Amino acid sequence: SQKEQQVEETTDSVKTFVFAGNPLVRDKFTADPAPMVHDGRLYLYVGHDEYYEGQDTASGGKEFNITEWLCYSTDDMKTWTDHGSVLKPTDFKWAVGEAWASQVVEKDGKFYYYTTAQGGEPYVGKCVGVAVSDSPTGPFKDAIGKPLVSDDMTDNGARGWWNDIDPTVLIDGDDAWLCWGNGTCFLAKLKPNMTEIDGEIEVIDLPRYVEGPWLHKKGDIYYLTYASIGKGQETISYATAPSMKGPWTPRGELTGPAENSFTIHPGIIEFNGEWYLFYHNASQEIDGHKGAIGRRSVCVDTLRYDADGLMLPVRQTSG
Ligand code: FUB
Repeated sequence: SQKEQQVEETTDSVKTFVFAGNPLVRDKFTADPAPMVHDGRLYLYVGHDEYYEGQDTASGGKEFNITEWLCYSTDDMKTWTDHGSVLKPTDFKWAVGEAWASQVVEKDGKFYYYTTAQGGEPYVGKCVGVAVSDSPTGPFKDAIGKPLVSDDMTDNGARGWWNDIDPTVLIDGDDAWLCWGNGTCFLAKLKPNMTEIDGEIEVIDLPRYVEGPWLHKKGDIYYLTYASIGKGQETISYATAPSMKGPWTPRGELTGPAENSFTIHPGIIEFNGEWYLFYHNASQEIDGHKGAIGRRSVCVDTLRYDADGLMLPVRQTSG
């Protein structure tokens, strides 16, 4: 089985495994990959897709049942350390659950975990929260005791269910930019403290935008990569700009749809001189449980650029 191809070892409570081709993680369903490089090591944060026996999706008719975020790390893209659960939505006292997509960034020796959680009263919709730690593997603590972004800021309190999800952060010199959103792609500057929005929230108009934005920069080019709607399933598309103020030029699709999962979610990073696209699909069966919309598996493939800096289409590989 796929699981047997992956050598697992546990020594002194440190669990490691060797990458055996996609999917990367073979013992749990994982989704919404968010890579970060710090001190020569790549850290990968993911949501843990849990499920209930006998259901293709999650409990109570919900598509997802994600109650924690997990962290993995590597220094060579081959041997990975499993750091286990590093944050739960219930670590935010304003949140009631649903650990949707995230990104972690480092600034001045602190690690900021921007993420999505379901708000409890008075925050009825999904919210963007921020937790902070002195270490990339936690423990992470709620940084501000309230959502960083909630529905009253983006939907006039109309309680849009999913407006405020999937944060991505780009630190660019002295500036830090936060981008997020389902259905609408929002962009705002962060104050130097990384925990407050600075100024107006803007909307970026992108073709077929659905969710899952990911910001990165290479040379002088800014890239905004996102889940777009293709032929009834999400694909990954992107746009480029000469500055974070735009204008954003659509550059088409980076990938086709992900096998079996409906959603796909980009996480792009340079590490040891190579560029990588992390994403998820639902190709994997674990212990007799087939992949499904809420039983996804994180994958990684190399990413290449042409001479003009445009990203070349990525072929999704399997192990
Ligand atoms: O994992 C829950 C949601 O599915 C994420 O927030 C979206 O990006 C999609 O991957």
